[in-house]
Amino acid sequence: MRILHTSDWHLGKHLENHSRIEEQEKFIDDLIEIVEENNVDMILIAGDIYDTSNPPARAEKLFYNSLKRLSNGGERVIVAIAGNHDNPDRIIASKPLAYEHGVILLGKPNSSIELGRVGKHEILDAGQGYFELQYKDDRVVFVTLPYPSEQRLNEVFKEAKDIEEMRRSYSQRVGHIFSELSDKFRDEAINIATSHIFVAGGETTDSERPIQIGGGLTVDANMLPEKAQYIALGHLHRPQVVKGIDNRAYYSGSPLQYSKSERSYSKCVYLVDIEPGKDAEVEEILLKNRKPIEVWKCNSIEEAINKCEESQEREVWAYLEIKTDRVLTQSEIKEIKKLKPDVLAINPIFEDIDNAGDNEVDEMKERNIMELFEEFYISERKARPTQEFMELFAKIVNEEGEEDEA
Ligand SMILES: [Mn+2]
Repeated sequence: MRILHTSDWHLGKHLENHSRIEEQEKFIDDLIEIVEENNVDMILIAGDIYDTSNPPARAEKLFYNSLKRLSNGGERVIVAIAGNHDNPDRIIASKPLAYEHGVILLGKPNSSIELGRVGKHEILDAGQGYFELQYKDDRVVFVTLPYPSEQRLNEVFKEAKDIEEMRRSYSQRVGHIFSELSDKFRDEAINIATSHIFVAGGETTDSERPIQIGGGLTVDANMLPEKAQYIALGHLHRPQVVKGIDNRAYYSGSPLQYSKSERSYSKCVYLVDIEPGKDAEVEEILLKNRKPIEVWKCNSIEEAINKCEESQEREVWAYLEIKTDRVLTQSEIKEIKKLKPDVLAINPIFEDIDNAGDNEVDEMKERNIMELFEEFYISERKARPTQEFMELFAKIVNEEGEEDEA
């Protein structure tokens, strides 16, 4: 059986107030081509289908349209789970219609589905967090865990004394759910798990540490289901294999670059060939980048305007960084936006600050945001911030990152 794993579509997402829906529509066209060319049997969408809990109509239309085209009249099975950006109740509103087309929508962690026909195939067994599918000659057991927040699990992890203890208790809770559900896996079946979670990487550095502690909802890799041949994850936007366990768990990443920090690598989907009792074979299929994000570093306002004029025909989003000794006038800003409406932001970089010495800039880079913030606080308030205050700041930084990342 051949499965395609994708996630984090974030349909309806904007970047600096610019809609990405046209690129998202093109991605769906590309995806359908990939699915057809590669004879894909099943599609897994591991959460964050939409960017918000209240997506625009055009995003919903795109999702339903893509389901219809991908399922090919119920020949292919599609499994889609809710991510942290999705409204779990809204995702499953179309369940009765979707089911007929072979589309299984799961909103909350403990979701279950009905037995019987799903498209042209059949559900033989199902309960909270799992189901078994007869797909042609194969039996496929699925363990599913849509975004398991405290609220969606209807549980509270806050009795813990500190954040690290809370994180551990959350990780163990998720591990416990997986290990109970893993009883459904069978040697003669194809065994798959899917979830939308943040798995803690084995390799951390000091600069990441405060940010990770700030966000309690991370799961240790060894909590992932042992007997799953493939674990399709969503949440992180960079495609990657999960470290700390053998190569069975993957983040497919988002199909588009959703922030300028995602410029340095390609986006992809995974094709997974899988048979009972064997290791899954995973192939990365790179996606077309139809409208890359670029950062244009210009040495003057004039150069920036010229750059915009030269690039009028190119399909790119651009951040402008302009070295200057004065602020841009309204008419210069207007001209830039008129020449290149896809300029996302104009950031003047004032020369005298730059001249203050490269050393200082390098030094800034070497220190992490927590240290810089602490220093800023001390310089403003002439006092050290409390531990609680720093943790609150870490949480805010983490949430911001999550919007980017997750
Ligand atoms: Mn996401």
